[in-house]
Amino acid sequence: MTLRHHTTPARLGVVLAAASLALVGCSTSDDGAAASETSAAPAGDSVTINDAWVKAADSGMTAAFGELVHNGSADATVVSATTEASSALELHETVENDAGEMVMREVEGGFVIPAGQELDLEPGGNHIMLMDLTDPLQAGEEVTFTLTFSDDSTYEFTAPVKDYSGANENYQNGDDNDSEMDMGGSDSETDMDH
Ligand SMILES: [Cu+2]
Repeated sequence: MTLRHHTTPARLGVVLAAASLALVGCSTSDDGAAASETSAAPAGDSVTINDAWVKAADSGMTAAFGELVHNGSADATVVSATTEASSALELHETVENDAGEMVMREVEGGFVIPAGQELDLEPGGNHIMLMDLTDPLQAGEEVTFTLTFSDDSTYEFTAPVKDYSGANENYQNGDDNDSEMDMGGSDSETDMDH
């Protein structure tokens, strides 16, 4: 009997060399003239994060930030993130609503990092939202995240927890209880009262 167990080691994105071989082996394309150059590297092998950090919080929501750096030759798209520190995560952007308030919301289609460029995750902008902390996060602790890209590759990183008074954006889709935090950033054009 034949078991066609077509696993793809490349999905793990662990060993670069093995991944390249697997990609070639699994290719269904016939014009494999320059296979080694036409197969783009998995996004998870081309993206790293600089200066990652997480805002300390006792419970509820908090966010993770940093600079995503993409060295690959094709756009990379982060479609989801996971961590043991929160039962749910969302990829958020911050936009101005009709009332002129800065609100954060889930970004449609994920975070796109153009080839060879960076994407800042920062208070008042894009960020990884931890929707429901499983335990308090205190400064000095570390949180491990796994990003998943649109090609199913992944990238894991660890970020320190830091005390920070900003990054309290309103949450557009939040329940009543969670949507009343004030915006601590400096981007608002209205008066800053603290
Ligand atoms: Cu958010």
